[in-house]
Amino acid sequence: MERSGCQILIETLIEQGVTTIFGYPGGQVLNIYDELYKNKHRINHVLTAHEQGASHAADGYSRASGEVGVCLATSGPGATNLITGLATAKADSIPMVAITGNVPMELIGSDSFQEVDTFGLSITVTKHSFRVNNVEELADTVREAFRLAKSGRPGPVLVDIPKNIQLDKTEYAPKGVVEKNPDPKPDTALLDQALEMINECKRPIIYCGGGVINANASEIITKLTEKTDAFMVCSMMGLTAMDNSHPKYLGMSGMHGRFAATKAISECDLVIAAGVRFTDRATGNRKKFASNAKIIHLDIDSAEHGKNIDATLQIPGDLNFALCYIATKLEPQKHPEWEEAVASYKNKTKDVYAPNGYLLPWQIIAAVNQRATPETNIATDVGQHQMWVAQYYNFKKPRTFQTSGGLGTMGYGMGAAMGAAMATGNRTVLFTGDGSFGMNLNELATAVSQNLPLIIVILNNGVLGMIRQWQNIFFENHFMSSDLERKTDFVKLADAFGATGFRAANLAQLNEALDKAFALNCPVVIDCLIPDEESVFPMVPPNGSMDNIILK
Ligand SMILES: Cc1ncc(C[n+]2csc(CCOP(=O)(O)OP(=O)(O)O)c2C)c(N)n1
Ligand SMILES: [Mg+2]
Repeated sequence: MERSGCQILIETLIEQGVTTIFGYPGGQVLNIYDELYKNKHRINHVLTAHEQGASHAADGYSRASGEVGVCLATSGPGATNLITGLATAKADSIPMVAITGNVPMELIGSDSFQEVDTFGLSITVTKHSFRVNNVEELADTVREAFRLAKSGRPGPVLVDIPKNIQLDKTEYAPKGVVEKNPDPKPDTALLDQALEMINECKRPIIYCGGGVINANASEIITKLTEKTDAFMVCSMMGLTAMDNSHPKYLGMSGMHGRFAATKAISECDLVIAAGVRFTDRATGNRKKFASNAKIIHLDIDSAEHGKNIDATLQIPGDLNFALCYIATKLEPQKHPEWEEAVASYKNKTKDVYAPNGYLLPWQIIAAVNQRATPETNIATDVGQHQMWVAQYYNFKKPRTFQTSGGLGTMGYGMGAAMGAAMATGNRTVLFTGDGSFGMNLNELATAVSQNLPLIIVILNNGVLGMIRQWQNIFFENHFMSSDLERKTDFVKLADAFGATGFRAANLAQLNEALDKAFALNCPVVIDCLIPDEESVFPMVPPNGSMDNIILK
């Protein structure tokens, strides 16, 4: 039977296993929305407050579930509003498919209403972009978008569909869910070399990134850590790879990493790096990164090899295969001297974060942590609050942390938290800053309309804290445009949006608010007042190394 492009699009999405999409209507997607209307019971469309929110929601949905997140927007401003979300997902290798409508092909290039070159705009911030040129290729293009999004190193893919293609008709034959391409197997000769290096080392570190989460390789990397008697250090993207209370877990290293993690990298003699790209925020001065160590770099994307760090041994290919191979063949190691050395690094910073009478960031994170379950999703925006969460939150399970690592997108949090809550049905806590929340608080409306079990904890310092911190340390306290000087009342704001709001200026108020919030199953905003002069430490200044670390 002949079907229109719109019908084929919806059928193909359903065929690919999509149950939820996030989007916003407009002139060039109205026919698609009409099909969504007719298929309401087969596919759930979540109307966000802004297309950027839809893109971050698809991203958060994907991070929490491992599925491909899907968003939909109209041409022109709808499409441009998706760009930040696509760039955010690209930077963190998140599989997503974004669908945009465009003006009819006969109008393309005529400066018509709401016409932008979506393909051209998106191509550098996606893994790939398609413009569909005829209805016959529509279904296979959408399938190809899903295949690309999830194959190899995952990423976002955009499909731009001009309006005439949406209306044109052709035959549609359903197909099954497209499988991702099989991951290339790593060369076992290289893995044998890795085994040799592990057997020879005395002070091993496993350095774990987002690639481990994407490969669902948490269990095997935990096993390898134990067998190697290594310590595990993570990039921010890898923080949920291992139960954070594991004795071998040291947490995040780098610019705002934990002291013991950064110190251990600088003192180790072997780094087994898995699914990391050695970004500057993680390595500091690349010439001094792990300067006493050999590095084994495992990654699905061979473009990462030698991009930022010249590893001693570069092993492209399937991470799971590589980790299993090494973990199976390796005889269990013991490194008591290394154990002792790392224990002394841990002790060094024990008293750095002593309470001083205010409500302090770490107390807020600990109070949430106490009430959360291992399944609770934790999302953040970007700034000091994000670093504090990365430093202090005790993650238990992979995929429970949604944060913008590579792009550092303020305004990411609300969308991501909504997506994670919808994907899992689990309680989700968003830690945000007063600046970041100002960029995406419109999505509180969506959280209310969907009645999501979402607790929004604002670490309200009255400032763009991370900017202020840099101005304090590097710009002689020239606090230019970092003091927000706003009078926003977040409790009233929550009320205005139909959510519940609490304010906490001390620990007793915080505990009371959190108890109430965790007893509710709807959006709650908790405005936590913290001092503006709190800084994130440790800090390795940009391009610095362990020699330059600032502890307080
Ligand atoms: C979209 C965007 N614009 C600007 C920045 C630069 N930036 C990074 S952190 C930050 C301040 C964040 O302030 P807030 O959300 O209040 O968090 P805090 O640091 O105070 O915890 C800014 C402006 C950014 N990361 N993203
Ligand atoms: Mg702030």
